[in-house]
Amino acid sequence: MAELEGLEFGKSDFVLLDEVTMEQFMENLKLRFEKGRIYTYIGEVVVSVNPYRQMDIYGKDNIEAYRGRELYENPPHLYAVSDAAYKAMKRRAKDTCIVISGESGAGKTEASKYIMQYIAAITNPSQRAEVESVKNVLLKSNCVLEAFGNAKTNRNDNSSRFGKYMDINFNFNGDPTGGHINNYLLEKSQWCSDEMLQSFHLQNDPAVYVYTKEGAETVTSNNDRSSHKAVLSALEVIGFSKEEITSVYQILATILVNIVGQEVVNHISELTATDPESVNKSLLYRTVATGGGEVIEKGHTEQDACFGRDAFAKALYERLFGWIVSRINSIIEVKDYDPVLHGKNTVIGVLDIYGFEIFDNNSFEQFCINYCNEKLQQLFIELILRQEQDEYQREGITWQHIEYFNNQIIVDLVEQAHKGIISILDEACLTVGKVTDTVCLDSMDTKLAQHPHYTSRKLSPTDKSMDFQKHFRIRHYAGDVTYSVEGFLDKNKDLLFQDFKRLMYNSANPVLKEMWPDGHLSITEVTKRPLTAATLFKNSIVALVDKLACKEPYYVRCIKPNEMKSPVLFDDARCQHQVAYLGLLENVRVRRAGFAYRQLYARFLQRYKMTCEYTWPNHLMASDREAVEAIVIQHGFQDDVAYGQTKLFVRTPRSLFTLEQERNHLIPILVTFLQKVWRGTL
Ligand code: AD9
Ligand code: MG
Repeated sequence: MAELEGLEFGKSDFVLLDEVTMEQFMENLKLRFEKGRIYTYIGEVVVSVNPYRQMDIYGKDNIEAYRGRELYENPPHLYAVSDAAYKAMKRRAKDTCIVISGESGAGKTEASKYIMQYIAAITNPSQRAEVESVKNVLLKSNCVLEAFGNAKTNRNDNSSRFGKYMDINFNFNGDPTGGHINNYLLEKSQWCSDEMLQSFHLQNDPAVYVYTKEGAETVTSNNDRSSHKAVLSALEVIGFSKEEITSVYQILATILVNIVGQEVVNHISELTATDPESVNKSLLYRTVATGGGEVIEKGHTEQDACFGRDAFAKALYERLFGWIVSRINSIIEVKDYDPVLHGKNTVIGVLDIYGFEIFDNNSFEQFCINYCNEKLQQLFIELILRQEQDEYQREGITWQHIEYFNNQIIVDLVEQAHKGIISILDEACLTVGKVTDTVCLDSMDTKLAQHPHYTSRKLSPTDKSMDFQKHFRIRHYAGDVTYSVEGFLDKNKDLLFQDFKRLMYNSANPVLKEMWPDGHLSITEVTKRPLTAATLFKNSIVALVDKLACKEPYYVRCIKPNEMKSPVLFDDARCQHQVAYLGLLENVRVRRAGFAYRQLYARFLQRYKMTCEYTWPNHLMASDREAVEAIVIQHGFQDDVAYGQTKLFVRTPRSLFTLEQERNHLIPILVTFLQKVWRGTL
């Protein structure tokens, strides 16, 4: 529970609401936003509203104020949870993670940067050079990933088009020793557009490759020039070689040339160090194996050629991004760590991942993103409940059952073997012959007709908000989402002709070759059933959840106040939606179902001893626990508490309120008193 700042700023913890209703929640959120209080707790969860303006709350003084302190000792802040995660890691040798979620533009990436900066600021007090260099590389990796993985969209000028999970490793001193990055679902289709040109600071100009080759001078503005320089210098600091950096820019240029669609065979061949004849062939023909095992070359139709070219550009980009991530990983991975010598290697993970998405038109990407959010929500509830349960057991307090919505049924709807939507999609993708999106929808309708969280126009014929043969709807924990099945199969198949892979594998540029290890396969060897995009995504999310599940979690829930990027506008309807999608009311309920507040006896005493005659200035009782009992009894809330082994548990927040008010009232009196004692004027 956070320090009470005075009620004019609203309640600093949503568990303090009189009643857990949407109205009260929203009223408090809005009041705090308007008063410039962008952070509010739900227990240990930080709810953050994007201020869309520079806040003076991230400076050195602020870092010092939060360093080593408990959550409730300061106003709510990202620094407080960062510190809690860090303390748990350092004092209790726990692996922890900070999960940041929210919709596009809600402030996730900014939050993750502040968290990293805080951790960097409080570690390595002795300024050891090797630790400083690790920290520097970790921070710089952000800059590089943003340069290649972010784009301007209509929702966010600097939108991350990928989910990112970063582990930071620490030694027994609590200093960073390295890290590891995982990236999820890069949105390459939205990427390959004019926005990309801007983001890479390259011009939409056929001569682009010449410039990029000669030191990447094709910048369009001073701003671009300086950010381009920053990316180059970050790549160098991280440890990319000159050749690697050149290759990166050559590949970018290739992608652009492709997209622009010029007469460019020679340019491509030069940029990719392949021979022009092969480039030409890959663009116009594909190699296919006939039923009889014969290998023939088949000319593309114009449509096929365009499809192939676009798929190639996207794949180039995806592999480039993947290669950059793995290259960074190989540089930042912890090497030569000896647990005997260095103690337990502990980890803080930071997850910056897209939140629940509902648009006017929801497609395959939203389906994947929303599935990911179902999984994370499931983990969230599970971990919060488990955390509570564990603590009650440790402290010897009777566990009370908490009612909550278990979204396993929705998770199963998507991922269950054979019966789940992903399985049905995969089956359709692997079926030989012409299977269309509509056929696939039919198959889902047949298999999922009875599922309480699935419907479509065919299954609900009177529901005109869906079209026949086009829409299906999932009742997610956060609300109903109608998906358009158009394009699902193509996006799931994610086809790239083997000819392009082979072309790249045969490149004389070692960096490029390294990105296409599967290019050596001949057409008859190519696996018949490659994993589909949905299955690959599912596997990566399952692995992510496993990773998070064994860590102590901390949460940051980001909310975007309006669509105009305005610092003064609080769009009630939009905010309320997000509060619902993030399951925040449920969160408050779970938190309040048991004990809203708990604190170590000694800490509790330290904070409130002034409010009781038996404990001020020091108590004479046999234990701190008894002294705490005296305070509780004096304030009359003995029916509202339970005494654990080391901690006091308080059921309703109101009891704390009384104490905090008393304390706030007493502090100025005490200060005056002490000043008088000190001056000898008493
Ligand atoms: V996306 O899913 O990657 O499209 P994010 O990551 O949630 O999205 P981001 O962190 O990029 O959003 O924030 C969007 C913009 O809001 C930033 O570029 C800032 O201009 C602004 N922002 C966000 N958080 C803060 C903050 N704490 N202080 C000031 C902020 N500005
Ligand atoms: Mg982002």
